[in-house]
Amino acid sequence: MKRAFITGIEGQDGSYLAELLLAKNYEVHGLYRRSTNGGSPNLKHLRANPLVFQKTLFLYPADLDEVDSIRVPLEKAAPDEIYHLASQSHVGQSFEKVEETCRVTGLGTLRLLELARQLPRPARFFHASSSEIFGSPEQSPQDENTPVNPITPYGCAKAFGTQLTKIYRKNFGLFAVNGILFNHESPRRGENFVTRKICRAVAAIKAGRQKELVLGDTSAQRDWGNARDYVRGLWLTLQHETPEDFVFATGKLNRVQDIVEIAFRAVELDWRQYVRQEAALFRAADPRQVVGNPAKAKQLLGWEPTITFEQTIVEMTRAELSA
Ligand code: NAP
Ligand code: F7E
Repeated sequence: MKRAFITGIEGQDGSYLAELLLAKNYEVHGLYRRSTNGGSPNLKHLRANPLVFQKTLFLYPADLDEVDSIRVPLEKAAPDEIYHLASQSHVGQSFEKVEETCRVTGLGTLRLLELARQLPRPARFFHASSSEIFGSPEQSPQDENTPVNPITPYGCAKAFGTQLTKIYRKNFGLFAVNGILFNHESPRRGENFVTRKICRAVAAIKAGRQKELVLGDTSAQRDWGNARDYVRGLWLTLQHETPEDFVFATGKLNRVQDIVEIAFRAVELDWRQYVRQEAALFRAADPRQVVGNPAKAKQLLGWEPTITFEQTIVEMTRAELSA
């Protein structure tokens, strides 16, 4: 039985990855943020399952800011594979919490790499990097060789972690890889990301509990995939024979406006009656033309996205309606 260690296990990706690994017969050890006290709905079903919880799934409160809170469970888990997913992951908030974002997302990655290097039995290490490391790139689509040039504090913190992951691979011989992840969504997405914000609002408007939906720049474009596809990709990177970085993306651009139209269409309402933009919600800097080329992941890992953008938005809207 393989053992995996996941930071950020209660987040969107952490919870799907835990399910995937348990289904593959792994023993899974995960860190959740101590200050939120294991309150996320994403893992509730696994915590409540007596066949799984404390049998093959073990959870520990921790903070990436406190190295001992990571060291003790990591040494106890003695993992074969480490998936480092914990992060202050909101780009907009990174402008208000610059120092915290760099500490948690940047230095937190350094702390974990250093602990991984000191483990008596080597473990394979995955770092959740981001398309935000590219900033507003001149080359489109982006791939593993696109220059790193972040324009947001979050992107800068991820660039630091990405580069250190490469350094630990090249200089310390760690099997350490970056998955350069483009946006990916699901009903478990945090509520302040644009897809979930829109789908929640549309369901609330349909139910008569909300009157309008206020957004920032609805012309903004992203390469949006589905989280379940992407966690399969993360796992594949650590099964590959050599440690290499991989882009995970769909290669397709859509607008925030497209999310609005799909979600309102799913509940048979006319978006024009409910949506307005507000300048205060526009970001100081917002990457443009961020679209990935996943050819390397397809060629070497056999990875391809299977769930479309439209399917994801409809699934998210329906999940909000039934919640
Ligand atoms: P997420 O839902 O925000 O999950 C991140 C988790 O990290 C949360 O459970 C959070 O706990 C935890 N965390 C935050 N600060 C922490 C701290 N100081 N100590 C310990 N844990 C802490 O993010 P996700 O969407 O699953 O993404 C997974 C990873 O991929 C992240 O590193 C993200 O930056 C990266 N990524 C995501 C995307 C995407 O589109 N989803 C794209 C590119 C890269 P709380 O629940 O208590 O906040
Ligand atoms: O914004 C625009 C916003 O916050 C998407 C994270 O997972 O992906 C994610 O970061 C776009 C941006 O995600 C609103 O300006 C308009 O252009 O959903 P988001 P993000 O910033 O792309 C990257 C790859 C990560 O690594 C991150 O961890 O939508 N937008 N109006 C809005 N965004 C929000 N949140 N709220 C609005 O009202």
